Amino acid sequence: KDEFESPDFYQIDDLLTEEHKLIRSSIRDFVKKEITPYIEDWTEKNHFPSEMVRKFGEIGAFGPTVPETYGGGGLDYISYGLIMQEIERGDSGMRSTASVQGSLVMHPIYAYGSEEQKKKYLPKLASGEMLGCFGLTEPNHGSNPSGMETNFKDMGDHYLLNGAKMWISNAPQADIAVVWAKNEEGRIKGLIVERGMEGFSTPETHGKWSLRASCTGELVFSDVKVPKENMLPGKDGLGAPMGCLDKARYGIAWGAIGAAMDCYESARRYAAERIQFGKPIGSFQLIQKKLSEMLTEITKAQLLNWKLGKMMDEGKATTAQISLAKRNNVAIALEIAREARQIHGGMGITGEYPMMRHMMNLESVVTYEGTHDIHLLILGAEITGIPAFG
Ligand code: TGC
Ligand code: FAD
Repeated sequence: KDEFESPDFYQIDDLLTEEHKLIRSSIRDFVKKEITPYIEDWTEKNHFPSEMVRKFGEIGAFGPTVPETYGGGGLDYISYGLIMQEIERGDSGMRSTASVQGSLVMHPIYAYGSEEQKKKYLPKLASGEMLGCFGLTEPNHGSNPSGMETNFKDMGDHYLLNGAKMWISNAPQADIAVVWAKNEEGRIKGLIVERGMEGFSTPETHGKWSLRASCTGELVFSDVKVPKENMLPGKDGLGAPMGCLDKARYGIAWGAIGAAMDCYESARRYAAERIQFGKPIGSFQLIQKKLSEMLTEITKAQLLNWKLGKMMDEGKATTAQISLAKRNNVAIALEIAREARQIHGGMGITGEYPMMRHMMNLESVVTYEGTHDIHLLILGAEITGIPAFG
């Protein structure tokens, strides 16, 4: 029996198959052994544990929905969600490493790549022999990626790539980068850029107070010669990177409630143990209110995720539905981290408990993959038919 039980107030486990529960349990055991004992130290030291890349490959955390023929897990979207939930219960930065590799690097190669590209990269990415990153955001273009300046020219036998990407998860350690750039007609295309190509560098971003166990950097392209066979032939336009973001945002909707569950569980235990005014603090109404609201929000988010997962499996989930889940679940996770921190009083600010780390991490999660407000606007456009972005 698992030592940690995720809250299951609405018997949502009844909606899971035996395989789902087995997958959740094995990832939970992995997190307990390989992440939880070390994560506060990695965070404090701002250390990316590169050995985790191989380990994630071994447990099938990379590309779980990619077919087995290419090294993926061939699993459904509920399994993928449960894997993200359990890893992020350990740490959002660790989940970032896994979701970038699976949804933002393996997915575009699988969905838009040539057969040669799939065979060359997917098995190595799935096993963790290779680490990838995804370059969309630029110094001058975050929420509005369609304005990107990174560009390439057709030189006959190769493309010449110039520009820069910023805030790229995994970049300093990545072997390959899936890079979105404009051609001479201004059309967005995906290129696979490999470490070692002349003129390509990946300087690390320092000074982050969030996702400190995940490495972040820039991608700088100065006249990089990219072989023509490295272009993703299957799709172009902004819809190509945005299609990858749909998968990653879905994983984040599950991941965020993993972080929320960890905070809730810590607060529930602390409220039972901590005595003030001669009673456990859990006997006071204000503490019960906080715990009740946390459980309510986690339960609503679990139901949202399960239904969204089913729609993902059927290929029916829309971008706006995914936005609603990503936006809601990250926001409630952040609120739960803050409330759980309060329940721990002064102890809550130390690394002995996980809330401050989750809270700091979630400040990135609420910003990347579309900010909280951008997802609100995606929903607003869906409701009214009138985009309010620009
Ligand atoms: P808009 O006019 O709405 O759309 C332009 C074209 O793109 C298509 N499209 C999509 N296609 C598929 N899936 C989606 N989700 C799509 N969203 C848009 C759309 O149909 C249209 O296609 P076409 O063929 O008609 O041209 O675009 P806009 O310029 O008004 O901008 C709006 C938009 C969508 C870009 C904005 O709403 C947005 O989402 N901004 C956020 C950018 C973002 O999320 N960046 C994330 C970077 S990656 C990252 O953060 C990784 S963190 C990873 C980690 O560590 O876990
Ligand atoms: P901006 O777009 O400048 O937004 C600033 C503020 O303005 C926000 O509050 C935003 O909501 C608001 N705003 C913007 N436009 C509007 C509007 N039309 N109406 C109302 N408000 C608006 N990107 C990648 O490509 N790959 C990665 O792997 C990656 N990893 C990341 C890792 C970390 C740790 C972080 C912090 C970011 C990462 N990103 C990555 C970038 C991330 O996607 C962007 O930070 C995000 O999309 C927001 O862009 P920005 O930071 O430029 O903010």
